[in-house]
Amino acid sequence: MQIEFDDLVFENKPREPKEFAEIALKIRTDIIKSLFLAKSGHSGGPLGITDVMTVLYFGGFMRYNPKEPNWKGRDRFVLSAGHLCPVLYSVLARAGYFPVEELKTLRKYGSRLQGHPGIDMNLPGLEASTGSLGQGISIAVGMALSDKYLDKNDRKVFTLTGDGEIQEGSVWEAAMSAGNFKLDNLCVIVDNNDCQIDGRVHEVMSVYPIDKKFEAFNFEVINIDGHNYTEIVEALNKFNQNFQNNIGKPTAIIAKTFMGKGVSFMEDKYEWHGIPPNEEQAIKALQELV
Ligand SMILES: Cc1ncc(C[n+]2csc(CCOP(=O)(O)OP(=O)(O)O)c2C)c(N)n1
Repeated sequence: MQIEFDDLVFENKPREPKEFAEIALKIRTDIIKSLFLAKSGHSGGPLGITDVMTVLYFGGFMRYNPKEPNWKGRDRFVLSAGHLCPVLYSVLARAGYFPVEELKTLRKYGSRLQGHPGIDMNLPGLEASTGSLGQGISIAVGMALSDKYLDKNDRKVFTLTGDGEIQEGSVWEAAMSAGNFKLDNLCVIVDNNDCQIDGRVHEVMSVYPIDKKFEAFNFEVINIDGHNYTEIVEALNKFNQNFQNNIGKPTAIIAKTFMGKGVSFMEDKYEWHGIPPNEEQAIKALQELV
């Protein structure tokens, strides 16, 4: 199958749910195409968190400038669940950080789009190397600490972690310090698909109740349907308010999602955690994503 990418880029501005749905469709299509070409990688998680990532990057919630990736005033995003990078790469390309065509190089030798994000690849828009689970949230906490107390600026930090990832003890050390240091400039998003590499999260090692745990660490917690654009928008608005009002607490958004969302044969199946579609599956997926 011949794979082509168009070069559409999207602005970062407030939008109606219908527009988010159109962009999310494009992102999911990118994910399928790039993973098919890569012949390895993670399909389920990226498809599941696409709606949240679409609103975050294209709904006017983060300040960034693709023409000046290192602009001092930008907000930052750390993909703690680094294996979800196919969605981040697509979002960054569609925001205009680098040519969409480059998505063809996912996981190829020498590519800037490695299977787990590395800042040594100098990919514009990428803020941290991640992939070793449990680390990215600590990096985000460090950024938020320095923004709030050293630079005393008005930047925000977002980080995305998986529900399997939060089995890592280091996540809770980071959460403890975020709460202790009242990091109201930090927003932790949990991709709660109840799937991990080899089973359902509640069966492998239950992390529930996730909301009560973050509350215990002094977080303001918002539970949402991670596929409902209105709820995603409201949650990010609430975080903005928390930040503006200096509430003295970090915010956690627990997004209930379905792994593989948008592709019928992948939906809610943990078996799709770490495999790419083959040609037949990619054709079927792309037919569904129209
Ligand atoms: C420290 C560490 N241990 C193990 C892995 C391998 N690994 C990658 S993703 C994953 C499961 C993560 O589950 P979750 O966060 O729920 O992601 P999802 O399955 O929803 O994509 C594991 C065990 C890793 N990347 N880092």
